[in-house]
Amino acid sequence: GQIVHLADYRPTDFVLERVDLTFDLHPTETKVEARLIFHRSEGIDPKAPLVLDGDELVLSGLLLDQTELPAEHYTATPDSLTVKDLPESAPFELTITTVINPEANTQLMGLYRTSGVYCTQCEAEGFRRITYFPDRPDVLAPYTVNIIADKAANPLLLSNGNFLGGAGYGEGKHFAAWFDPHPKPSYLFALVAGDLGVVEDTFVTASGREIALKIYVEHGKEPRATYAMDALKRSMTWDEERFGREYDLDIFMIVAVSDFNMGAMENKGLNVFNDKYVLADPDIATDADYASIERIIAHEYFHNWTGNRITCRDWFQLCLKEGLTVYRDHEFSADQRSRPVTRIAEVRNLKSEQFPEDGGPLAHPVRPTTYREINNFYTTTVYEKGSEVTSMIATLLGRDLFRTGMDLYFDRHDGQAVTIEDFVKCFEDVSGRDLTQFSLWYHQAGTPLVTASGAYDAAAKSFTLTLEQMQPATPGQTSKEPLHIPLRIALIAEDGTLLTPTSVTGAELTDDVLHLTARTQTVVFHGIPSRPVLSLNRSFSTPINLQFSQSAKDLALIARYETDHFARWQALIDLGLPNLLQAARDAREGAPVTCDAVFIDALLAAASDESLEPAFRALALALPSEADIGRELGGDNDPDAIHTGRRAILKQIAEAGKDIFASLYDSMQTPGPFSPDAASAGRRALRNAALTYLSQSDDSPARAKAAYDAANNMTDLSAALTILAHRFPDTAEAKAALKDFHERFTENALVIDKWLAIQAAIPGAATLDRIQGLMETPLFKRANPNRMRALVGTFAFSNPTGFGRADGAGYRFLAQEILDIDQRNPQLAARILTSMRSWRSLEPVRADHARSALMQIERAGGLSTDVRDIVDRILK
Ligand code: HT7
Ligand code: ZN
Repeated sequence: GQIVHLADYRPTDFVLERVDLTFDLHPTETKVEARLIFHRSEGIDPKAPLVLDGDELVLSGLLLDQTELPAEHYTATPDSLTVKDLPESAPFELTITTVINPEANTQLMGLYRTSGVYCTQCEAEGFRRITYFPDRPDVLAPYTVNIIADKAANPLLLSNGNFLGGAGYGEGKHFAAWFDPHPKPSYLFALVAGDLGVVEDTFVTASGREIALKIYVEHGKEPRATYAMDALKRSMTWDEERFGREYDLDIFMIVAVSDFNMGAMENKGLNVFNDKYVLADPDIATDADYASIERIIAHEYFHNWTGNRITCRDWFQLCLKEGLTVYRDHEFSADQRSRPVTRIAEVRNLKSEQFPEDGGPLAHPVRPTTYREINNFYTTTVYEKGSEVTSMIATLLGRDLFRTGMDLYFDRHDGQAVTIEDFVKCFEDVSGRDLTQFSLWYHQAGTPLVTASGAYDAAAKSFTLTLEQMQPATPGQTSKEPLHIPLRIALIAEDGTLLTPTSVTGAELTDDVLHLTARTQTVVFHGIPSRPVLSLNRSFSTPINLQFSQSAKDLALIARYETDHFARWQALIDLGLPNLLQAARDAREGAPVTCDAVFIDALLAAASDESLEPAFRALALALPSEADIGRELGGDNDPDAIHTGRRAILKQIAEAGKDIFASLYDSMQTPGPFSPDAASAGRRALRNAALTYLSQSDDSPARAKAAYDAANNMTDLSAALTILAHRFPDTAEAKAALKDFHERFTENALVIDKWLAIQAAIPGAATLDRIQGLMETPLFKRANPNRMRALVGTFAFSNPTGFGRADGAGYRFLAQEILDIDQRNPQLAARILTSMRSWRSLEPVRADHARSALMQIERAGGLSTDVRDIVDRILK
């Protein structure tokens, strides 16, 4: 694992004109013949050798222009092939033969087998595990792919592009040929072969072309793919209407597989999905699952333009496709569902995942400048903060100019591999705005802290707002420049109406966007007739931490009157948070926990406000998590005290709101057949939030058990099971429900994952034993990433009291597991290990245990680059 530097980027010495691949599939000995046509780039040393990437490869044949190449002309190692004495100017053809073993590929990168199906994953550097190749995103070529395989076992032979034809091949074999005319980098290559069921549909594009749509799933599961198909068609329509983007092949295919390292992959014309993000019906999928499926189907589809047609010059530019595509899938979800509700969910996720990353040892810029292992840079910073940065460009330009800028980007760079600078330039060109300072968002890591204070001058009828921005130091970046921060604001009068200033000095204000550009800025709003209540960072227009002390009364006013519903939700959180923080401190001291009545009143008012969407009300009731509270406390954290304090607050809210919750539980039923639409999902969410509060004041599990027994969909069933297992873990009712759930869904691994995850998140020190027990059950398959994430991942990421038990056993357990997983699947091991990233904010005894566990990993022999990179950075 050498460190790679952005500054070392150089274009390739050779241009790849065409790729022609032939796979003779076999479970343990697949023969791959790659015919590659190259010519030298202009101005290149005519003697320069061609160096191709490999990873664990064995060369079994090499031809130059159809003639065997003598050994003195090349050097082959498992990770590279160097060919000398190549033609100086004329194009030449290399034919490279490798033999690979898909069955033995437990990393799930390159060509592997999952439930008897051949499948590939090439992003970021998996193609080099198939054949020697210039495996970098700026090498684009059209591909022809021929697949030969046993016909009975593999009736289906798929690859990118359009189907050319197929035929028998003798000896029970058959073959199929595919051609993808759109030049693409190797990371977008895909091949799938096996025996799968299919759901078919068609889509007619805006220009009238008919596209065949196919979703392949395990036989018998076809009915569970209809929601994904519907989401796909809606995504196709949306991208045409919102961004003018049409699909560009005759066929679009999705294949669902059960062993997969991430959520899904946008291979050209042949997306491969973790089956978790395809399969749904009311009996097995929760509303959250439906929403994720819709979003991820859209995300991968949107990559066809943002990622595939225009791709990244190098992996440092990953946010070029990921940040932008997440922005696009967020916009899609906002248009398909409720904009404020989706925004609140996004910001909750950003704050609980990205902010801790940005504030800890793994912090890195959205566009990093070095990496040791690129797989470790598929982070929430690149994805979610990358999306926020894109969204800020849209805020700066306004919706229409942003669209004009996107149109220019598509026009100017179609078919190219480009950089963030190329992307930003398009928006500068259409707007005439200088985005130099704004671009620092891509280059400076860390969540900015903005401190605000306001003063009203009744005589002058002016309101003065002083703002100061601070960029925290992050690994490798100590001194930073001020950013261009687009801060949406509102001034609200005591009666809830909006106050519009007659003029503003000290900062540019366009509509409700205040532009902060200096380290400190004093902004004066003139013509303000009465003391305004300030609503700052409406819609979370900029990803910052905000320090602004507002009275509970002012926050309650925002919670009641803001027209921006995100800001209403934020005000409720801001009202609640001090109570949760104080509760944790009090619990640590053994002091009684109290909760401010203004907060409880505002929360209950929102919960029972029928003018608000149920989904919004449910989100308001979901208080900040224990991890969120830990982050806000900032250090010396005791997870048990945080848990106890939070529970005490929940209980007080539950007692105060007993009648409201009981009536919500009754009134929020969703009569009629199940529908996964956002409004019905919102009602279920509010009903289950009410049930959760009711259970806080219940002494017995009777109500939760009744809810479990009555549930007729997975959302309600898993919500009731969670309450039973988390709130009443030692009761016969909880045990019986866990047993029942297990028996009902033994055959369905994705549902068993929920059963595992619910148990992994049971608070308290006893959960570790339970987890170790569950790992011994036959349902738990160590090699399957979904099982591992459900049990070990949930424990480490989402169970602060169980994982962080005071004796350190949770951390030691994780260290052992990481070392074990790393032997098979380094990517998965490294990702789960990031759960340790905030260990320094623990109280000293736990922090010591965590450090010892990390050092145990660090000292182990034979670590993958993936795990070594993470453990070194976390310990640094
Ligand atoms: N572009 C993809 C990211 C990805 C990935 C997916 C599956 C397995 C390994 C992977 N490495 C990188 C998914 C996406 O962002 O759309
Ligand atoms: Zn993506």
